[in-house]
Amino acid sequence: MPKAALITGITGQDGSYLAEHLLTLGYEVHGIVRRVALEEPERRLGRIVHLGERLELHPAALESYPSIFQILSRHRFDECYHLAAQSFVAESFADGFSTMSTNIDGTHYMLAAVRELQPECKFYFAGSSEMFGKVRESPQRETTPFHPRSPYGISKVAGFHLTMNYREAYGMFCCSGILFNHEGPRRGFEFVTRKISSGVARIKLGLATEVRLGCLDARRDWGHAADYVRAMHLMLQQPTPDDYVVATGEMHSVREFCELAFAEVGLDYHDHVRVDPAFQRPAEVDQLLGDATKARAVLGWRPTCTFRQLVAEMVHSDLKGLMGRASPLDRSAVAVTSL
Ligand code: NAP
Ligand code: F7E
Repeated sequence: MPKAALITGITGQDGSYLAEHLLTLGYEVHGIVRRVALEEPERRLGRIVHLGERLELHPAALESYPSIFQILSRHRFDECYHLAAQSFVAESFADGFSTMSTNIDGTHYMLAAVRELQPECKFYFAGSSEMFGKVRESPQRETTPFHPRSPYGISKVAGFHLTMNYREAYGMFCCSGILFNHEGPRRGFEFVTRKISSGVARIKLGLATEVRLGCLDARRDWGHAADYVRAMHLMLQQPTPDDYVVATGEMHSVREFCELAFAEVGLDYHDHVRVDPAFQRPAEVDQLLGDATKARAVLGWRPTCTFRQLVAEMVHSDLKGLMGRASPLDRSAVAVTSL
């Protein structure tokens, strides 16, 4: 019997890479998708449309316990990867209430439904380096205290503690991955790496002249999403549940990302990047750098994609997309052009 996995957030960047990874491993893969008024499957399911009928998709709302309960009462799962969230930090300042409600209550509903109906199902929670926020030590590891700087970060700290509490109180196999920023050609356009790579492609093709950004000096530990979903899966294959930092151990600034991305197509970022206070946040996370020693030692996980390779892959994918040479998967992702 193949193992069955349920992924919430399967239409997102990580959900799509994780679905591919689990299918490759022979899993039966199920996903939760939300019903929206405007049904445009090509666009809404753009990141997973190429997986077609190999996936079983179930409509449900993270805000509705009964809809989650129904799915878990009808299908049995060995593993549940809870990735769905309002994941954009800037948006969490604009609408902290809905971010909190989706990210905290949604996680609580998932945990409660799994406990009620399938307590033996292993559970993964998508924790974040944003939980470290105003960092108390560098690099950050599993024992570093949290100091979140946004409603998003606060919601992830709450989800992390809920997940730990279900593990400790009910003996469930619950793990949190504390993942540092991970990117790739399927990244949402609002995140800085994709904003830059898509901007570079548009400028190179004469479709735009500049990219407007907030803080160029913010520094992040950026890896590739395809590498990071392997760590999620490995966490649920261990004999005991635990929490792990997943990171590359290298830190680069937004400025460095710009420099490399523009240089990739023979341009100088100084000529095209403008600082716009509209993209600055009320409270910034200045730097994040992860120490993934535990994940390396216990899970045997290590990243394969370097920072330079990541930047180059994103820029060339966006160029191909705009020149109409992209696969349907990439094409669906170049529909939005400016954020
Ligand atoms: P993403 O591309 O923004 O995808 C988010 C997913 O959540 C989408 O499938 C989205 O569905 C779904 N979702 C959002 N609100 C929902 C709601 N109210 N009900 C049901 N589904 C909802 O995010 P990602 O980059 O793949 O990240 C996956 C998870 O890892 C998130 O929890 C994120 O916070 C966390 N994380 C990400 C990173 C990173 O660097 N990427 C780092 C640490 C942690 P729609 O398609 O319908 O919008
Ligand atoms: O910002 C700065 C911005 O929005 C990175 C999410 O996946 O990773 C992500 O959160 C940095 C920040 O990602 C712009 O202020 C400058 O310092 O790409 P981002 P994020 O906020 O780090 C964590 C780990 C998650 O868990 C989240 O879900 O870049 N920055 N100028 C800008 N950022 C954006 N978006 N746009 C700008 O114009």
